[in-house]
Amino acid sequence: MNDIVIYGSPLSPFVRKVEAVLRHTGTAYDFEAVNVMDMPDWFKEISPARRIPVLRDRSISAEGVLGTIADSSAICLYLERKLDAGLYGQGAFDAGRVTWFEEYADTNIAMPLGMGLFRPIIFPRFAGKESDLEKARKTWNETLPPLFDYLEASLDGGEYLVGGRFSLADIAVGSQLTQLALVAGLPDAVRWPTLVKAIQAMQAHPAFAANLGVCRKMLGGILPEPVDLS
Ligand SMILES: N[C@@H](CCC(=O)N[C@@H](CS)C(=O)NCC(=O)O)C(=O)O
Repeated sequence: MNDIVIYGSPLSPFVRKVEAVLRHTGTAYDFEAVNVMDMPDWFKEISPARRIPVLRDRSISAEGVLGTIADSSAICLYLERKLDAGLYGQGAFDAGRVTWFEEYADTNIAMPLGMGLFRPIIFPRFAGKESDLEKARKTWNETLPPLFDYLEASLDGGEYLVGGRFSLADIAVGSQLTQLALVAGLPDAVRWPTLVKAIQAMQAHPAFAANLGVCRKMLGGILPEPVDLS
């Protein structure tokens, strides 16, 4: 039994973000699955916003609300301080930039990707129905390209978003874009070459590889291949 426990589902990009920090720092942790469609009462108690992930640090408390932290950003900050992870760049300005990209990933990217693409493709299939491809195509062709443009420009030909080094900015953005790769594949490599290279590097990174394998297995039965939205 490990001190750190993560409650959630590997398919959540916010859970993926937290797991990537733990894997990057080589921290052993326990994972307890929580079904967001039918949250048990004990989980509602430790997740006031009714969302995954929640972290427990058993060295603080093994039960109850004590020892728990909700929200992936709060969890990542806790892990940064506790594990001295070095994931917020070097210096105050880089830390601010890292936090900006984390926020951008968690809101501006997560919303259209989750509601406009992942859910319309995956959720109907859980119920044995066809994906809502009209909605997914609109997101892919109209909503996402300006976001890809911004990320391409921010990478400025390099592999990392902030300070030329791997940081939580890359983890947060990579966690969301993995959702894209799972259900619809990668953006157009001719139009967004640096972004596509960065996503591919992220998928091969040990911090992400295990999660990706688990997610592919979980989705394999209902979506053997990403759908073509072009
Ligand atoms: N700001 C939260 C967002 C977490 C979040 O939205 N998680 C989704 C799963 S990807 C969730 O729990 N959804 C439950 C629901 O919508 O009922 C974080 O960073 O942890």
